[in-house]
Amino acid sequence: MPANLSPEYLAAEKILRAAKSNDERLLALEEMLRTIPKHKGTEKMQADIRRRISKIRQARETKRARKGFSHRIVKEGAGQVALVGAPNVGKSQLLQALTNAEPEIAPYPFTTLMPQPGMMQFEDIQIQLVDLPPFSPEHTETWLPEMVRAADAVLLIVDLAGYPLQQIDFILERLEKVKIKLVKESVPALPFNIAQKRTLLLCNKSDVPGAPESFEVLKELYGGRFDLLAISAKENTNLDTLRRAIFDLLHIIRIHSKAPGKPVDLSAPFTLPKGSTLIEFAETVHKDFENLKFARLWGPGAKFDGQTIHRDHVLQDGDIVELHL
Ligand SMILES: Nc1nc2c(ncn2[C@@H]2O[C@H](COP(=O)(O)OP(=O)(O)O)[C@@H](O)[C@H]2O)c(=O)[nH]1
Ligand SMILES: [Mg+2]
Repeated sequence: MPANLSPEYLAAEKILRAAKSNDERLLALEEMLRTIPKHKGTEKMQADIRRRISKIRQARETKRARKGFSHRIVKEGAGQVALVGAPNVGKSQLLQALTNAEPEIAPYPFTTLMPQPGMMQFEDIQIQLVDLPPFSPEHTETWLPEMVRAADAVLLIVDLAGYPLQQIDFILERLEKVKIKLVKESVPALPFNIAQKRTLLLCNKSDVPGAPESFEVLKELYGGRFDLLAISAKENTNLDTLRRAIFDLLHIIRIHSKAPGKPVDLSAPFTLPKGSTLIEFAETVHKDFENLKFARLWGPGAKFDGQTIHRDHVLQDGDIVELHL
């Protein structure tokens, strides 16, 4: 056993030993590979970890192919946001209000049986929303938490006419059982095997009598844990604020690429995680740009038009970048 294995590595190894499913094993092995010191003395261990990872991945693929069916929705656009909530809170109504999709909407529970995606336009990009069956103590689809895990962010939707407190606690508990934590902001200190999902607590049906009072109570109780927004999906109240909030939830920036000597194409920006640097953007545009020399910058992040920036420059939403090889 080579010395100087980090505490992170040892923690992951411990989780691996206790793991009960292949998903847990895979996460632990990936973390071990990430945190193992990379030198000659650990080469055999690294190879062994890689072998075990690929074995589990293969087993998964075979299983999936045999099942021939998955609820997973293929991601499209700048990010995928899951609509999570109890029955009848207005998830499907919201999908209809914000996207091109035409889901079934009805005043009784369990209308939505299958995940249904729709694309929401936000300024110059599209974001995918996925309407889901409900979380309910009576019946919750076994695959529902996995849909949340696969999403980039979550709208936790409650009904200002109903009993939101029980609904919220039921959903949070149900997800935490399978190591999914809904959060306002991701915390680096949580163990790596907990999936953190940035979440907005969305309070629907602001048009019903008593809604403002319900909203105040929710703010009092959950305001520390989540950002809250009151809307009416039926009467289209506050939906523009919501579109912006959904974009903010994804923690992405939009960057326009400009070819030297040509006007910029403002229609279709690239999207990258917040905090991305020039070189990360360049590699997204084309792998040749690995050898990037410098770039010129316009837009909100530029000190002046055409400012020269280098590889580690952190980009801002709306920046226009001209790459030079
Ligand atoms: N008053 C009011 N009713 C709504 C609103 N949004 C949805 N509803 C109603 O609530 C019921 C359930 O809506 P639906 O979208 O099917 O809920 P889901 O089960 O969460 O998908 C339907 O009768 C909708 O018309 C809203 O903003 N205000
Ligand atoms: Mg529905």
